[in-house]
Amino acid sequence: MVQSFKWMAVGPHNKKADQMTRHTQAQVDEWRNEGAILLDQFLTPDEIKPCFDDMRALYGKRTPDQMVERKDDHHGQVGTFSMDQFRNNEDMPFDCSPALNLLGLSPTLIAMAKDALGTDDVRLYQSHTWAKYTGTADYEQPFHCDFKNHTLTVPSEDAIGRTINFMIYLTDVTENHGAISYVPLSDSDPITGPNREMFLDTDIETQHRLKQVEKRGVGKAGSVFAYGIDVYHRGMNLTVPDGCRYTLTASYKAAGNDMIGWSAWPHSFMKPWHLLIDNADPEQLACLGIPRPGDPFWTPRTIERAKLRWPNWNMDPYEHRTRA
Ligand SMILES: O=C(O)CCC(=O)C(=O)O
Ligand SMILES: [Fe+2]
Repeated sequence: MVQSFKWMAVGPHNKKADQMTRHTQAQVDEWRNEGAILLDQFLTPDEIKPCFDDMRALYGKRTPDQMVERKDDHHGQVGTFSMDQFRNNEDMPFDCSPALNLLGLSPTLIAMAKDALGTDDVRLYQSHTWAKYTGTADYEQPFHCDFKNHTLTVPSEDAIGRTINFMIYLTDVTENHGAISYVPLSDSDPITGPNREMFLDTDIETQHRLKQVEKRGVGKAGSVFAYGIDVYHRGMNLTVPDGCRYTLTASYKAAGNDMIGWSAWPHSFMKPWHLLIDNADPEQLACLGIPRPGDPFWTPRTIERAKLRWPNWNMDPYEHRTRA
């Protein structure tokens, strides 16, 4: 059985994942201590190319259908939120090849999520694509922390209660392509204090002080910006002519952490889930809440019924370890 959330602790865990490990302990430490880290070209061009093609097929190198004026003066604020920033933003699964659907479940990301959260059992709780284009929205946002829509409480002080949120770059992201702006915790805490309120919209002075020390998550395609729901950041404008920024977000939490949520995957049952079910391995599927081979959930009956539901799912690993 899966361990219960409250009994799990940071410590040695499943070393089988090591073969998929691309991150270093220093990177995990920086993520833990500073709230964010840019993992330069973490995913390979071979891994990214089919996903870029998927994004192109889904969203196109679209000529902006709705140009908006980019505001350089946000009434004294450093940026504003608006609904049009969130166009071309869609939750998994995606109606394209399996590649883009599986990218957020890359074993290398799962391995880093396990190390970062200090557990061998993690869940993907949010994954969405986002295509931004120069001129289609004023993307410049004020500094904020993302915990507003990931939990009804506040960020945990324990590693296991945290989230690791990966923003995967499918195009080269320079400052002029709207690279995310962020402030490492050691720079923001002296300004905001450790309570780190979610929104600072009304506190224009603090916004401006954070702006003085902001960094940009610049990276080539394949780079991954790993952050958390407790670090100040903001979306930025694309300024390069005809620019386009494709990203995929993949957010992980420890299994059993009921404080964190976003997507209830079965709710979107009309979407092409078979792309994941038929192509993901048991560890990737476990990140979606599907019990691993050997779990008592799997009986001859549940396997038979699952095969009726997903005829192209290779259930051999589950069948081999089923109780009679
Ligand atoms: O897309 C980005 O660079 C950041 C957007 C963001 O922080 C948000 O919408 O909460
Ligand atoms: Fe955000």
